[in-house]
Amino acid sequence: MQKPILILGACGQIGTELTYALRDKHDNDTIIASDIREGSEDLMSSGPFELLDATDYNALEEVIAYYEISEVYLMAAMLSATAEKFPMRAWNLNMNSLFNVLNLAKEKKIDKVFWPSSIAVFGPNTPENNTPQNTIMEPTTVYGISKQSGERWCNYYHHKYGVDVRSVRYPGLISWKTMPGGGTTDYAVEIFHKALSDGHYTCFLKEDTKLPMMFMDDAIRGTIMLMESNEEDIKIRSAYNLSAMSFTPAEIADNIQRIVPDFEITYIPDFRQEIADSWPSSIDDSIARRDWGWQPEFDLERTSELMLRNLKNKD
Ligand code: AKB
Repeated sequence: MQKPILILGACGQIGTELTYALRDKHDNDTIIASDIREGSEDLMSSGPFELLDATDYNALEEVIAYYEISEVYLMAAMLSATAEKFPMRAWNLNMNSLFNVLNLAKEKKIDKVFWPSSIAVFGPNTPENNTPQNTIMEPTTVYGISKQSGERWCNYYHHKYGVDVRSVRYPGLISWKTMPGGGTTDYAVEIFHKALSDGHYTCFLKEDTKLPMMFMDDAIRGTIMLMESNEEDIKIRSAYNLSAMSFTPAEIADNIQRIVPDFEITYIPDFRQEIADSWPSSIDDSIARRDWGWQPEFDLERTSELMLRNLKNKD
C-alpha cells in the first residue's frame, strides 16, 4: 500500500500533471495536492487538496503530520524569466521551500524528497553541446543561481544527514494539458496555442536558438521512475542531467507547418534571449540512463503531432 505523498505546487505546470499521474497510479486519497492558490475544480476534487505556502515551515509540518506523509515532491518555484524581475522573491521562494522540506526529512518527518533542478544551473562558460553531468557551472540568472545552490544543499543533506533526496535537471517542458508560467522555454508551448488560434506566432527568441526540451509525459515518467528506483542505484544526489530532444524555434515552426501549412512565425527577441544564450543546446544524460534506466520516448515530430491534435480536440 502506497504511503501518502504530498505535492507542493500542485497547481503549476508540472505539479498538475504529476498529481494526476500519481492519482492514476495509486489510491487518490494517498496523493495530497497542495498549492498557495486554488487550481482547477477537477484537480482539487479528484483527491485531497490543501492551500499551503511551501515557505511556511509550521504549516507544512502540520500537513505532513496530519496526513502522515512519507514522500514530498516540491514543485513550487519561480522560473527564469519571472525571477529576473523579482530576484529576492525568487530566491526566498526557491530556497526557503527547499530548506523546509530538507529539514523535515533530516528530522525524519518524511522519508523521501523530490526537488526539481534545471538546465539553468549551467552558464555561458559551460560546454554548449552534449553538456556533461559534471562540468563548469557558472549560472548568470537568479533562477540558475538558486537551482545550483539547491543542488549543492541536496547533496550536502544527503551526505551529512542521510536525507533521501532525488533530483533531475529538467529541460523546457512541453504539455497540452497545462501552461508554463514565467520561463524562457515557454515559447515552445505558446507556439502551438497560437498556431491553432491565430495561425501566427511572434517568438521572443531568435530563430536559431537551440535549447534542450522534453514532452511532459517523458518528464513525469522520468520523475516517478527516479523516485521509485532503489536507493542504492541513485549515485548522484545533486541532480541528474535528463534529455529528450533539442530544437530551435525555426525547427519547431517547420514541424508545425507540416500540419498547419499556413502557420507563420516572426521573431522579436526580448530579455529572454540573453537567458537562453547562457544555457546549453543539448545535454548528455548517459549517467541517468546508466544508473536508473532513463530513456525518453518523444521526439519533436511526435511532440508536435500530439500537441496540435490534443489542443484541437480540447477546444
Ligand atoms: C525555464 O525556462 O525557466 C524553465 C527551465 C528550463 O527550468 N522551463
